[in-house]
Amino acid sequence: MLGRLDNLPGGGLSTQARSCPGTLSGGSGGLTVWDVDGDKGNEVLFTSRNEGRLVCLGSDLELRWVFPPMDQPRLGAPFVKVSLVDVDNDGVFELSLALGQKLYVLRGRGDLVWVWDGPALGSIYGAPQAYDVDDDGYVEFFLTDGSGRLYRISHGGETVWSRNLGSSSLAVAQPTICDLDRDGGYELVWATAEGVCCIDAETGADEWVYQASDVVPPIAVADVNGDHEYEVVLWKKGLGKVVCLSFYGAELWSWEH
Ligand SMILES: [Ca+2]
Ligand SMILES: [Ca+2]
Ligand SMILES: [Ca+2]
Ligand SMILES: [Ca+2]
Repeated sequence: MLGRLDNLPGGGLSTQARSCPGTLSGGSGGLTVWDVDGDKGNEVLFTSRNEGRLVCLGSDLELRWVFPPMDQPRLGAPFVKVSLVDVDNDGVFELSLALGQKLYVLRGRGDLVWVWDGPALGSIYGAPQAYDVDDDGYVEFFLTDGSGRLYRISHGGETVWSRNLGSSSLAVAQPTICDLDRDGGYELVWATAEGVCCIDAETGADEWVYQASDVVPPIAVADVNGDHEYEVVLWKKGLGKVVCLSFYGAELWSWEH
């Protein structure tokens, strides 16, 4: 079998990647090392900036494959962010990479599974996140484009919904994906310069908005006060102010110096 999930080494794998059938980040830069083709040897994946292609080298330093193949046009944007995601729930990682306004899913031997080609208005910001938020065994992709729009994309590459992140600044933050209120359904939470937004991951509908000025993304989600509920912590630029919100968006405390 190709690079099975149950063969993951213990080191270097976050708890989140173990517990969620989601993204194992391949690094947000252009370099990924993983046994993508299941031959027991790691491959090295990187972007050829001049060529605009993803290159896969074997551990023997032999060229395994190039995406797109050399007889096809190169990709426009120079930087790719490769993530290892089991898109079809067969126990084998596929590769996902955001490039310009497109999201590609490849198999470990470099063949294209699908490409999501829009309608992103700006280049995809950061690495797309993949989680099974509706518990059907298949991941959903969440990605943000440079125009401040958030997209939910199915494991088959279809747009499920999209909406504005609501930021007038260019500091677009990627949402945190979690079951914030522990009701069994996932939420997406993120900060903009104007506050913090929480939406339903299933529908994209607003759950709550906390309005505040000068918020610096990203936020942190954790059980800060030990009450077994999540809190959302944000900070503001300038005064060094930290604010803690409840899981339903009410201000619990703030601190500044
Ligand atoms: Ca290999
Ligand atoms: Ca798979
Ligand atoms: Ca799902
Ligand atoms: Ca929830």
